[in-house]
Amino acid sequence: EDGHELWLRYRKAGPDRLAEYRRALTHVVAPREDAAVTELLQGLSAITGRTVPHHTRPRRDGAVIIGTPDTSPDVAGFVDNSLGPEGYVIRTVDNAVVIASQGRRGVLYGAFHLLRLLQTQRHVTRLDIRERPANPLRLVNHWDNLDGSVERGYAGDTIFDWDALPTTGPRDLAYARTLASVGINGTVVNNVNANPAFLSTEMLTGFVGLAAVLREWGVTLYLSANFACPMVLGGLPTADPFDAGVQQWWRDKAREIYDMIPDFGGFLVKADSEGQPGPLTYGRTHADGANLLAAAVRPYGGIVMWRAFIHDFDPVTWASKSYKTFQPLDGQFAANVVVQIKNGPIDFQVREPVHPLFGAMPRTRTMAELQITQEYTGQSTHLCYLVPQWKEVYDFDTHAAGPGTTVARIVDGAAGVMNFGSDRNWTRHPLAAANTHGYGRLVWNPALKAAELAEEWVRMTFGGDARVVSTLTGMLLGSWETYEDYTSPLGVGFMIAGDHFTPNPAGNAPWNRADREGTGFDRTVATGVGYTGHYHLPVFQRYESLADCPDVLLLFLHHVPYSHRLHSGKTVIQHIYDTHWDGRDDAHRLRELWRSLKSRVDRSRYATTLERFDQQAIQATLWRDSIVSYYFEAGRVLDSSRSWTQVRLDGDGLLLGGWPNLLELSAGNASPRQV
Ligand code: BDP
Repeated sequence: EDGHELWLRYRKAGPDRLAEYRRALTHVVAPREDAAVTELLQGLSAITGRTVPHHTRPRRDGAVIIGTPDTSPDVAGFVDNSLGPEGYVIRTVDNAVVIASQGRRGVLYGAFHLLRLLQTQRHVTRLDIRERPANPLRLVNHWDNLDGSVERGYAGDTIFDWDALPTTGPRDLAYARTLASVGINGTVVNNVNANPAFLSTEMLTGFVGLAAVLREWGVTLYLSANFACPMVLGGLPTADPFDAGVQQWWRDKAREIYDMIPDFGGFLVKADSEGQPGPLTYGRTHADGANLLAAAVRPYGGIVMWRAFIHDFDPVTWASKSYKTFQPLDGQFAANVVVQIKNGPIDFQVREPVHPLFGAMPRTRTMAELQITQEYTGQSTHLCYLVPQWKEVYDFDTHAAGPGTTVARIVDGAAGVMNFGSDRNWTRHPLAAANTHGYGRLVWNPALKAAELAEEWVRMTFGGDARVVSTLTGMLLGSWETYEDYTSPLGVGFMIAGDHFTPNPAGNAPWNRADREGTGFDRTVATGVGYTGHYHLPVFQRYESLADCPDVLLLFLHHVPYSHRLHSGKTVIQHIYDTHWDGRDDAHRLRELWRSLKSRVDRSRYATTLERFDQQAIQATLWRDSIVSYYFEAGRVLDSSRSWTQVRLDGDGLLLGGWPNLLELSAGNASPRQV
């Protein structure tokens, strides 16, 4: 197996289920063949090991009757208005299975749901399922460039063949199916650092072909737009949102797009951020900029996703900049603008507090931006299953309208920065696809548990062997914490080099402020930069107070002496030492656990994955040694849990630290000196 099929492998059912599935699912009934029918025919035939045909009427027991009330009178009685176009029911009725929805998308999602039940070895004799998505906007964002490269992509080049479009290929089809299988209904295919050429007539002509494939699988095409397009493409002297010529240019562009792609979703914009052009150049606000594009796409039902990720590369202001810029604009955005907010206030660190803008813009539509591609979380080398992190984001209670105002209740949806690349297995690290799957499933229903999603992915990807299921599910669930343990303690973040992969704690020293006395960034109102004041009252109090601040965020919010005691009872410095030693050992244990599955996983995926774990183990040791020595050098506090610690000094000295002695071996001085 080369991993290309991801979680849509459809292998023949095991002996304990085969007879049941063969009896219950004999033919697919639908007025005509579409994506849902094709998928069911392929999946059911493979899983039952028999050709499952398509008919327009039920022939015998075991019919799988699918459709919408418009297309199929058989399903009319099962659908009510509250289901919506994407919701569906799956019900066993008189020895048949009915999959019904108000809309085509719902039928497709229902078909994938049935296949998922079979792939996870469930019984299907008495089905009574009703589902509808929690959010309408369930997107992925590709940061793919015109030259084929992928910004922060770790699995090769772009999956899209821009030059071949409008001609599409098998990979485009496989991609669209994969998104649909987990309920993703939109994709932005180009980088937010957007080349204006993506909106050229030539490129748009190509996108007609891609949009057609996506449409078949219920996926809407969106594009990232460069704010300066009217100048670069249109030759105008300005991109000022208040300029009539600029407004006309965007209206004309929208008409051109919708003439070609009538169901085009709209634009994603990164403006006035990290060098991208935007409305501030003209003395206008982010709302003015967003509303300009929103007015152009409104007649066609399009939306504008306007990113809130802005900062000045200034560590002191970074965490607050986005909040301070966007919060005052609440109420000024057009109804078809959605402000897209990263999960945290900095930039996809392994641990950050939830972005304070969630719950701060009650009159604005918002969506969460999550990062599936593991930019700061081990790229495609380290195992880091992010669903538990995303769960914390969704479950976070902002208290915006009293207790229970969770992020899940506030947002209209999410955008996941995608981890797919041109590698045959899409994600390079075979286990990284669990994040892609988990993202889609969680955004459909944020109430799903990380453990359910991890197990589901394992079963679909590796089959039902009990040892594989329990071992791998456990490995996934603990992997985020393990990565955090050996990389970034207590929310401090940014201990990383410019490649966002290699440890470099010293390079970010001013940011993290580890000095002789202590460490952490004081972001309190009382004595720090005032960041904690962006949160609603109970959250503000908890974060502001040193006593109440959650341990995991302590160094993000407070500067404390190394001797400060955590809720766990440990001192901060001892926690840092212990988590790095333990985390590194856990990384090595992950490799051993994977090795224990050798005889139970196909040879090729086993080997590819083992190679990842070998690398992770080496890297984890490097991380441990870098961080432990960094803090030891800064604070000179001995590690009381270990008999010795080895620390490199600047230059070529070496410190051997071990209670009660600390010896310094400096270069050129053979005899150790006690310090
Ligand atoms: C950071 C990435 C950078 C992106 C930027 C963004 O390092 O490549 O362009 O975010 O989200 O995470 O715009």
